[in-house]
Amino acid sequence: MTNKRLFIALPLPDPLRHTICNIRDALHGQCQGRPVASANLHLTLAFLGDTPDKALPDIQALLAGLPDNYGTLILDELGCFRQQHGHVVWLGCSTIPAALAAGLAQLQQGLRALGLPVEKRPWQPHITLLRDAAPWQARLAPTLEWQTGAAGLYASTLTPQGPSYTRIDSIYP
Ligand code: 2AM
Repeated sequence: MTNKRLFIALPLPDPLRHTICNIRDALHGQCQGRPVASANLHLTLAFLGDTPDKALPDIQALLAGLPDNYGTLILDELGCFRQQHGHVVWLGCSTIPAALAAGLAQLQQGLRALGLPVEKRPWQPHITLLRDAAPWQARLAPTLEWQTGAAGLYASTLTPQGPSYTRIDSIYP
């Protein structure tokens, strides 16, 4: 039986992705670390980890029943998580809008019903910009508006050059 390392995430529209790349590059000058490739920028709703392929039809059905958007997100916070090797520096939202909270709750309920893992820690919506970086101290951040769309299902492949993400909900309908 084959497995895929799966996660469910909101993809960024290209104009916003370009703006966020500029922010990432400015932060890289201050915090160093490894910048996340433009194509890999996203906001994760759920990380499923290694999942058997036989679960894919149920996950696809769950995705099909999720909202087609999660409202408008205001990206207004730069923060960092401490990790084993340095820090993850991210752009996120200081408040979680109702549409996002409701969509996340629906997704988590569906994952639980399928016996799939659900994160127990409080959720901080974020887009990872840098890994293995120095801590980001200041809290000042630009305010960017994001009209979100539907969530996608992604497979992550770990390579020596870093992870590669492939959107698979259109490949395995
Ligand atoms: P991160 O960017 O904060 O590392 C694919 O790895 C996506 O799933 C990333 O957005 C990652 O968040 C998220 N993720 C959440 N929990 C994870 C875990 N335990 N291992 C790897 N990625 C995880």
